[in-house]
Amino acid sequence: MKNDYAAEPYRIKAVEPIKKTTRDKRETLLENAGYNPFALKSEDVYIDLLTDSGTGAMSDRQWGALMQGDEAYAGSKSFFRLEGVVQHITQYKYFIPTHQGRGAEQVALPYFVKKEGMAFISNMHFDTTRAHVELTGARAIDCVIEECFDTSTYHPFKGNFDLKKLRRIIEERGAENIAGIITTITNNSSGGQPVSLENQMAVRNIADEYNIPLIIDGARHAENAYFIKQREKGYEDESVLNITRKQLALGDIFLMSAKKDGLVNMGGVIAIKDDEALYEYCRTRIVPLEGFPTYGGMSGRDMEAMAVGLEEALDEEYLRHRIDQVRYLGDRLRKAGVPIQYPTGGHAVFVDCKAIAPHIPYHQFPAQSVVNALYLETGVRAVEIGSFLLGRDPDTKENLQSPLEFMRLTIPRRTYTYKHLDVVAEGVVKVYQNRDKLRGLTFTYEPPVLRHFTAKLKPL
Ligand code: PLI
Repeated sequence: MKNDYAAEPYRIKAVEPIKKTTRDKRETLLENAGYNPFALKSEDVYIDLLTDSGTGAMSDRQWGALMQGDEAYAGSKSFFRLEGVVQHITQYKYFIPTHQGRGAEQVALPYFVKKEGMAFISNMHFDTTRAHVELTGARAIDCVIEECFDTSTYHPFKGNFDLKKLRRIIEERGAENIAGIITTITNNSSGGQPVSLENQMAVRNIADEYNIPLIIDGARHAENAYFIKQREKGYEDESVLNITRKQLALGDIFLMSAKKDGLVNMGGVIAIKDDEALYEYCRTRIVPLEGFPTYGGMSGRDMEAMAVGLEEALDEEYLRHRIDQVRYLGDRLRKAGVPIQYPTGGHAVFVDCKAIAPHIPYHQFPAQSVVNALYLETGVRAVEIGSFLLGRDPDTKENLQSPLEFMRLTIPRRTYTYKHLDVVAEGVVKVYQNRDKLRGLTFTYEPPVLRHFTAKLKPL
């Protein structure tokens, strides 16, 4: 393992103690949580890799900016400051803040659904995006390249659309039945995998050819841009900001959970390139759903912190360290023989649990079993991204089988050190070595939507 991982480009000004628990205690805690780590108290977690969403550390500049929050109900100064930053980055005309990414989804997505029987096509829908698509009555179709399902083979852009398949789906369903194409950057569900600019451009051309709106789900747009700079010919010398602008220039609307590459704990973005009718729709709908259009679910101080965070997330020293931390953890696991989605993506290491626990069928949730074993081993909380999360077919109500069964080790931004990642790696390796002992799970309670958040399970 070559030691070329970037050191932290910051020093630490505030610390938050975390505490270890014993294995016996964790056995009880996990049982009480219904074998679903979402139900654990965070104080019972040693290293929390559940998500990178809203869990990062803010900078001193962001904490300073909080004091400048203007909490006016209408026309807040903080809104205009944030609007300026969003316009600077996206080069779009219109901006509306939302409380988080799913707030943006619930406001904007219904606009595109003009009749019954429509579908959205994405490289991969994130689970809340899928849920909001289905709430509009439309269907969510994933269309990522086949290489993404071969976890062990290198491909620089495993988040890419399968362009042939995209065309085929549009032709088969009829372009008039496609509500929109959603480009998710990075592609969270396949491993935080980037989408090349070439692929994004080709998707835009197809959208134009069939007159279909293009929506960018840009929760991790800066990480995607960084990968393009690293891996795509012709962009080595471009700034990440420029690459981001090139990505966003391809969309009609940009929806963003700012809890990721906005470097804040809460916040979201609807940015609209120039479609006035779409803007008017969102501006009207935001009021009952989120709040008045100049705060849309955010406090003034949070808008100030986000204005700073959106720019810091494009800092290339920051991004290098961020991506290196993820790569470091991935390299440590690969070295010990643990199968992971390779190469590692932008925000997490995705452990291939189909390969680790082939004896557990998809409807007994192999990756959830690995997640639970890791918590018992070291007090590290990870999350399942597989058939447990995918849920049931909205028409047949059958359990859907995810093509990938992942345990996601999600690295919060600017929060943990390489030493923490060593602890995580050692825990995962122990679970891997004892993989024959892993057992499947069954429901004791299953909620009707987004079941993985609140379901209760028991081991078989
Ligand atoms: O959690 P929200 O509502 O701020 O954002 C929803 C959302 C939309 N798109 C993508 C690609 C996401 O990854 C996403 C949220 N992700 C979460 C919570 C995660 O743990 O990955």
